[in-house]
Amino acid sequence: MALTIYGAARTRTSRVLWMAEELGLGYRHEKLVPQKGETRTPAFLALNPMGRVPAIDDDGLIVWESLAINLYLARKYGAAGSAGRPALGPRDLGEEALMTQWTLWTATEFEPGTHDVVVQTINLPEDQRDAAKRDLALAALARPLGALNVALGLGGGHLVGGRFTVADLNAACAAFYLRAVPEALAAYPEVAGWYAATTARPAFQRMLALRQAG
Ligand SMILES: N[C@@H](CCC(=O)N[C@@H](CS)C(=O)NCC(=O)O)C(=O)O
Repeated sequence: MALTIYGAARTRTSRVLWMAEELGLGYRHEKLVPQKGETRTPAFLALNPMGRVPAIDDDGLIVWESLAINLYLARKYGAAGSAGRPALGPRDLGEEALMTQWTLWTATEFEPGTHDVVVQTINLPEDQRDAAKRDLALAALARPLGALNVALGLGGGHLVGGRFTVADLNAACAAFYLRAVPEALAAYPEVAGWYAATTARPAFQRMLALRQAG
């Protein structure tokens, strides 16, 4: 197996690094930094014409879009019983449907709002942050956070199959954008407990160390 992960750890590449760490995969890490123009070179654009990271090359298969990459890695390397790895991927078609459902929900219903929050609390320079935009985004998150809270309550603290899977990992990546506003989860105890447990995982902590190392 030869897996290359493209993208600096402080980008959405962190999601893929977290998945690779969970699965115990060996990988080469090409730490391309968008701000240095490293994602707009002809060589990288040939891999991802969007010029964005993350992207992976897995034995010649090129995949981009962080959440799609994680679904692929979970299915390929985290199917139940594969090489003793944790079953982060689907065990059957029903689980696959639910993992896809939660991942598309993350991309379309959850992450747009949490991303607005991180932009207005961390990404923008302090003098350009807009508290009104942050509060609007937080208010709009009531619906997805409420739904997540119900689902986690019903699922015993997980989204699919009663165990930690790619569905939890992908959704938690979007929840990570709320880290500067921890009170955002206060009204959602199931989400708060799930987020605390998820981010305490050793693989998440290894990913954080990669982010800090730059
Ligand atoms: N939907 C994409 C978004 C990827 C994305 O926006 N990546 C940023 C870094 S977090 C990037 O490469 N930005 C550089 C650019 O847009 O030129 C995904 O989830 O992979």
